[in-house]
Amino acid sequence: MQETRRRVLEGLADGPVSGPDLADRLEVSRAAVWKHVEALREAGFAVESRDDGYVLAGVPEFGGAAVEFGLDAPFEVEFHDSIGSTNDRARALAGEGAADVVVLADEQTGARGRLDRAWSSPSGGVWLSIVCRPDLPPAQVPVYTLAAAVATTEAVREVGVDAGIKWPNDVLVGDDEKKLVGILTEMEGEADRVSWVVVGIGLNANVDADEVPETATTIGEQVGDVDRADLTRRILERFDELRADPESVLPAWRDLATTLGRRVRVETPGGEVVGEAVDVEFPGTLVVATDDGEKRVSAGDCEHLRPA
Ligand code: BT5
Repeated sequence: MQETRRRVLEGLADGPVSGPDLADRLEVSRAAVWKHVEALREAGFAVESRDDGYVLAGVPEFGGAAVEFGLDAPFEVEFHDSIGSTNDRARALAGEGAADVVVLADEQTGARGRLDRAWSSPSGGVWLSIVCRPDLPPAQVPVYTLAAAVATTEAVREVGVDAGIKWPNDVLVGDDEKKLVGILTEMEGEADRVSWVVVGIGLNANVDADEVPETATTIGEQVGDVDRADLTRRILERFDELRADPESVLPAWRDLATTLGRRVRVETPGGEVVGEAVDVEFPGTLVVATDDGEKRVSAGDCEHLRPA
């Protein structure tokens, strides 16, 4: 949100405040205040004009302005009611030089998982992609994916969903391990430095369970519908904290992981690795104790197995 508009909104939230008072306080013209109030109304904020001034009587349920209002992280949010894929849009913005922009949608019509798998994204979800320009070598980018999994898992736990992380970044719920969140990280860069990273998070929020695959669950199914703007803010704020302190990501990830201590089978580009998952190392490497000794896996599809 544009800076003056954000300050007008903050002024209204502390209201009632008259137009002239607000104009004086923000050192802008009365016409400018009026223009911002109209724009906020258009974005879904209920701004009432009373005898004692403007009052903020309601905030929009979901959308860019709804998320940015009260957001304690430096992201600008671009909202779409419906879009093909937020990752595709974020990649295009990244190519144009954008940084710290979040593309958010209520519905996606062509969303992607890893390896170009399809990702169902009906209306009611939290489908978002964060454009970052970190000062990182490409090899360390997996820590961003882990950070997104941590931020999202903590946020859904706060609303009462007992979720855990399966390496590297699936957020699952319950004994039958139904998938609540998927994460798709994409990047471009040189050998030693990343140019941009797009972290895509797909969270089945206020979605009916019959609108997602059999293997999936939704927040609606688990605990009922939630305030998506609030949930999105929590995810973005925590992600921002974690990316600023990459060393803090792994300990937080280990606390939320369900993979450690489990027997796993990991399909890697170099073949299958089976054994007990014993640790995760920076920037996200899984350590598996196999019959042939410890193996380190940096990417692949992981399956939790029954104990041998
Ligand atoms: C993922 O892939 O888990 C990454 C998904 C990332 C989606 C986000 S949404 C915002 C952003 N924009 C995009 O276009 N993408 C990102 P993967 O591990 O490959 O899992 C894909 C598999 O999950 C599919 O083959 C289905 O079996 C299953 N699946 C599809 N839709 C699902 C859903 N809504 N919930 C749970 N599982 C789903």
